Amino acid sequence: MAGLPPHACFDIIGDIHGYAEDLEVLLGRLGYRDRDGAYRHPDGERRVVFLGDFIDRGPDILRVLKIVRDMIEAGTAYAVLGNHEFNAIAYATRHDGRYLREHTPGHERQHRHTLEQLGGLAVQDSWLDWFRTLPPYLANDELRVVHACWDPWAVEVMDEALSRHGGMTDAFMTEALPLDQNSALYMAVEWLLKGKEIPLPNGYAPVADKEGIRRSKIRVRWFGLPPRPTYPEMVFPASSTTDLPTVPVPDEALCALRLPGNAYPAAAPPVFFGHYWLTGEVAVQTPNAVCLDYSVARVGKLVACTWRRGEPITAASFTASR
Ligand SMILES: [Mn+2]
Repeated sequence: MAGLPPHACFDIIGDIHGYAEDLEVLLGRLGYRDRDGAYRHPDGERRVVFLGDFIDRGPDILRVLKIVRDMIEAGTAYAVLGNHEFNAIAYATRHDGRYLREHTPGHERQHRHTLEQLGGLAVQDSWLDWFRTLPPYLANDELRVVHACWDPWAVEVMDEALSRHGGMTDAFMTEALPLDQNSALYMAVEWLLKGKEIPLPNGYAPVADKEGIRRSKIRVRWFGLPPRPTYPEMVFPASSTTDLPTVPVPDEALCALRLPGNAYPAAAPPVFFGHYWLTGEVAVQTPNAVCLDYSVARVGKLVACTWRRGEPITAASFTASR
């Protein structure tokens, strides 16, 4: 288990995507001040946990990375890896004459801002090495943190692979991204960093995502699921694909995701995650599942949740940058 030290108070911050100004406003509102080379809180027990997805899309990627890294090195923050950082490593990793993340026009478009702002491939290398040091999840007895989805099987597969490879090495990356996309580690990375998806029901045309790419799968909840969920009960966020039929999701689709068996238990410690481009009012998904990605890169806001030992998460726990 990737251990999170047991501090009495954590400020958990969602996906930043290069929006350094929002990050600085939010840290300020939470009471952190930039001194001696890093943001620190006057309450010495208070720490930030970042949910990953620091890069791509926004105007100040390098500044975001520096703020986050300086805080981690000063011991005032922790961070987990996001799918965008994982993709950046894969984009630069070659195996058997191919890049593990192909250099297609779509992928190039996604990475262009990051490559430009980090000064091209050569300078990017040191940042990629740093990305490899970020854990895919963090947990202690009181809370859990992951970029997209908590699944106990995926956590176990991830732990085993990281310990066998000695970290996120090229060999780890190759096992995680086989050509046929058929490895336990591939699935574990998908779930932890990108979440769980099911195919659209028969007869439904592919739906365009926020980048205009037509997708034949929909992102689904992995928390607060009824025993026989219907499509509208499962799609997440609920607003992302409307007009789904009110029929149960087929067993095969659920089984493939280890759901609802591995759905997040109501009695487990609170889990914090990002990734899902939520919009609207900030709220918890269930009393112990809290998504903190409110689409700062798409006219949304950067959001933090302040967790304090022994206190429930309420509306007053949230702070936003805008
Ligand atoms: Mn993400």
